[in-house]
Amino acid sequence: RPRVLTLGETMGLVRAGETGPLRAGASARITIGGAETNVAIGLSRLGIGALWLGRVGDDAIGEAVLAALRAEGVELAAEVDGERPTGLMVKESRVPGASRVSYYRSGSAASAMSPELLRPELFEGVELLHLTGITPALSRTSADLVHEAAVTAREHGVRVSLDVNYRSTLWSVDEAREGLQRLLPLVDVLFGGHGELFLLCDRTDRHHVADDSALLASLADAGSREVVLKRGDAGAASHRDGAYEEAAAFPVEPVDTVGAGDAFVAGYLAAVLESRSPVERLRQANACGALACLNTGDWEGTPTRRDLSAFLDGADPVVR
Ligand code: ADP
Ligand code: KDG
Repeated sequence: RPRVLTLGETMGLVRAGETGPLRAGASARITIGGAETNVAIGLSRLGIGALWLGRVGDDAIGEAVLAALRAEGVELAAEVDGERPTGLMVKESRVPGASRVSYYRSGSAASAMSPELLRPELFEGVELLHLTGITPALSRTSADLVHEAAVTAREHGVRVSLDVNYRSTLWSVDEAREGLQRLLPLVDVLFGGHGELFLLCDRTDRHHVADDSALLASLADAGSREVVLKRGDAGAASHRDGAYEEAAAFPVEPVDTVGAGDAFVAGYLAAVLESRSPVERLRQANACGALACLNTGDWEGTPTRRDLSAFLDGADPVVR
């Protein structure tokens, strides 16, 4: 049985094969990506069963999404839409070291997700529901789905985690604040970058957050919520039960940092389910995030339990 339930949009991902302006005839690779399924794959690779609720179109990209998730051992509760297409993103690197992502997702099959997708059986045996701030930005009905899923989880005694994942192409900062503040009282574990967590603070609170420790404390709901700050190459910090902890990043030479946050979240949530200490949670998450930076894919570099142990043990990369 899956221990984690997640829901959201997963798209086809067309990645240009060469650096420079995208032009006709350029090579590309087709894969898939979506913040929530990136986390589900990360969990599955760490040995934690995950179930994904979503919608795809009745098309080749939709089939590729489902096949890739199946191959990664993610359980599926996916609906196929006969009318709307699966969304798509195009990732290009116009100058070395920088990626640009364009979305082709408005009116997608996933944007038509609604609370009708929810069935009580989905929560059976589940310990955690993982959500992101992307889904409520897709459409009114997707926002309702996210809210209702969180309410249902709470009713079933299932913990709720939320990664802010602010996407400026989907909604404005003010819309995001309003949409996510409505969800916040239902969230037990909150993840975000500095700007994303700051976005959630009330205008009055914002003057009081002198440093990261104060920022996390202001969102901790008097200690009942665990708040986790992702700091890129500076690692991460957390606030849990009134205590603030920090952990440095693992030094790596990043190839592409997109998806590092999702691998980080998978590593962190796995440690939460294993009831590990606050510092161990951050360390495992940082290791997963660092490993994900070593691969150009959004989820391909997220580690298996074996890769993670080898990395943390500092094993010689060459085995003979
Ligand atoms: P997001 O992908 O959500 O924007 P970050 O860029 O903060 O999030 O990355 C998430 C985590 O991945 C970081 O907290 C860190 O653990 C790891 N990470 C990201 N970039 C690097 C890097 N350059 N070197 C080492 N670890 C990194
Ligand atoms: O977190 C990585 C995601 O950005 C990516 O896989 C696609 O879900 C995605 C999004 O909406 O940006």
